[in-house]
Amino acid sequence: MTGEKLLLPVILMSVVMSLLPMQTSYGQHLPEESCTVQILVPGLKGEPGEKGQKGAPGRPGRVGPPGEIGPPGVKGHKGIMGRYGKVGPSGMKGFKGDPGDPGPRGPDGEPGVPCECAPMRRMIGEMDILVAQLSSELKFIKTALPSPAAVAGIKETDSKVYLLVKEAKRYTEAEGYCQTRGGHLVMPKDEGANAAIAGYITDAGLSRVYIGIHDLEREGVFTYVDHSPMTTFSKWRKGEPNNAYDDEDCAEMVTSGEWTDVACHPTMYFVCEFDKDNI
Ligand SMILES: [Ca+2]
Ligand SMILES: [Ca+2]
Repeated sequence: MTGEKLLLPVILMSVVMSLLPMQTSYGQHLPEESCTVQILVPGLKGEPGEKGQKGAPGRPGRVGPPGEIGPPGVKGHKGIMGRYGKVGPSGMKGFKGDPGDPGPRGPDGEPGVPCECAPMRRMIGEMDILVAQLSSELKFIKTALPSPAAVAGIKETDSKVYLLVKEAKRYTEAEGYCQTRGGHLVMPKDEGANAAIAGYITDAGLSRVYIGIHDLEREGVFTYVDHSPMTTFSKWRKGEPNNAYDDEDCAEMVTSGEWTDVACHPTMYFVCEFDKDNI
């Protein structure tokens, strides 16, 4: 079979070679020759050749399929410590610490501006007086005042403090009440004071009050409750004092400011007076 495959190309080559001269001499007048065909017959099979040398290694084969998982190996040694991790978030605020030691003393300040001391001293002196007055009045209020419901009013002039007491008492009880607080029943000793007291009574809504005048020690001879005599001033209503029923040894003031001698045992509202010098 191998010999037949080699034979056919050899025959074709011979035919081609015999035709080539005609093609290359195209256009020239050459004597025509008849086309010859040589038939080659294969020879006898030769003796086997000597064994050739070993060829070059072939190309690597294709990658085979993955193998099965092998049995577990022996546990290895512990590795070295890894790198430090990233910084974590901030923690909660801690407790307040103890105060530190005081710092060093600072430098001296610049000198101040000289003040006008005389007016300042005068002002301070006036304030001292005012504070003293307020202190004494506060002391009076704390010690002299009855329960608030019994106070119909507190009035004051330059020298007196008047306490209108809306708590009905007999004459001697009313005077005792005023004395306990450092004063007396009110003793009007001039027209101005009398008119002021009458105004206080009217303003407080009282119609009549005991005043510190009586003739308890000697009938018909009226004196102030502090035993001072009535010399230059009196404000008796017309027809008074009349010692009615032979039983009127005390005195009251009505809203007009006029006086009337009355009995001492009925209970009535009253007015105390206090000297500011004694407060
Ligand atoms: Ca009398
Ligand atoms: Ca009378």
